[in-house]
Amino acid sequence: MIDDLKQTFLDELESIGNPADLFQLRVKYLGKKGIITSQLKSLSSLPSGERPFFGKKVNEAKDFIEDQLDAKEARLKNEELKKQLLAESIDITLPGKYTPFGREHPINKTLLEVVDIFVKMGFSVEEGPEVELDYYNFEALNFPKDHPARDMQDTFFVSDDVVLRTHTSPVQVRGMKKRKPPVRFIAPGKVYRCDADITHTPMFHQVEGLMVDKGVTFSNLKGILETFLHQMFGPNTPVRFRPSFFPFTEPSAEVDIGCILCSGAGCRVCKGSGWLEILGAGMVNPAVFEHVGYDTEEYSGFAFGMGIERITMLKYAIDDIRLFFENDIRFLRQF
Ligand code: 2U9
Repeated sequence: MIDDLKQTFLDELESIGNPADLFQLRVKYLGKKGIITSQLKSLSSLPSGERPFFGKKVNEAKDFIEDQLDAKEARLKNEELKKQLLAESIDITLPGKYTPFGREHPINKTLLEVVDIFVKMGFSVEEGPEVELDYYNFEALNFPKDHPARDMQDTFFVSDDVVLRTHTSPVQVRGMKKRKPPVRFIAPGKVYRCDADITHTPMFHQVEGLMVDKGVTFSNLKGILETFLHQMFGPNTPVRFRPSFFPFTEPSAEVDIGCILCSGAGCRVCKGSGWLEILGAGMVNPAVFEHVGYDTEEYSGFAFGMGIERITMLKYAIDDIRLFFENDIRFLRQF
């Protein structure tokens, strides 16, 4: 009879496929009012001679049923876990989602290189507004009222006396007004000119520099610029100074280096001359010192300026300036 009970239990157990039904089966057999429990309770009503044998049988059946239930519970839990893992599994062989990374812009790279070289030579860095008074952009720099650089063609006018700065020189004028000599600083930044072709954009970057003290000479200017150019383009780069003209410097010069692409032999980039124009420079015009209140008898100074786009184009043999402003990552990745 107990053996029949075990078989019935096993048949029922077989048909169960989830933990909730399994729990109900456990209650049915082993619960307070369960089949096995009531069998055990009924022992007291048996004649004392039969109790040990029957009691042993029921207890065996109880152990058997418990073991079977526990084993099935473990199996069901295991199957459940397998199903869950399968549902949550990911294909680690799939290619990852591509996140494009930006790159340091070649203009910024050159700008920082230039700044770094001058900082190492003791220059500090000065910044100023890009929307500037006509006074600081032109007047204080000794541009005559009818100078062509003030023309509508070159200058973005905000109003009659406010412009987008056409160079970073106004930063140096403001810098000089703020302090007394000696001064030695550079002014890197964006400048604006109404111009657009394959070598000009309406916005470009300049670094200008200025040094004022007692006894500053053109030799000091040559020494500083030669050192800069040798750091920037290599120690054996030839450097030459040619006379030039700027309203804010006197005397003025244009500074060339031996062509870095053909080593002076003459090529498309240097237009056969073997030289590349890199900088403008000169001794600060005393008329500028008058505007900032520096004693022209006591002090002298030099100034220089360069276009960062031009230097970057020459350095990497880039023939169209507009490539810098398209933000094509395939272009930017090459530097
Ligand atoms: C003050 C006085 C003088 C800065 C100078 C140049 C010569 C020059 C050009 C280079 C290429 C501009 O970007 S570019 O087109 N610059 O040739 N700049 S001297 O002279 C100054 C600056 C500030 C108060």
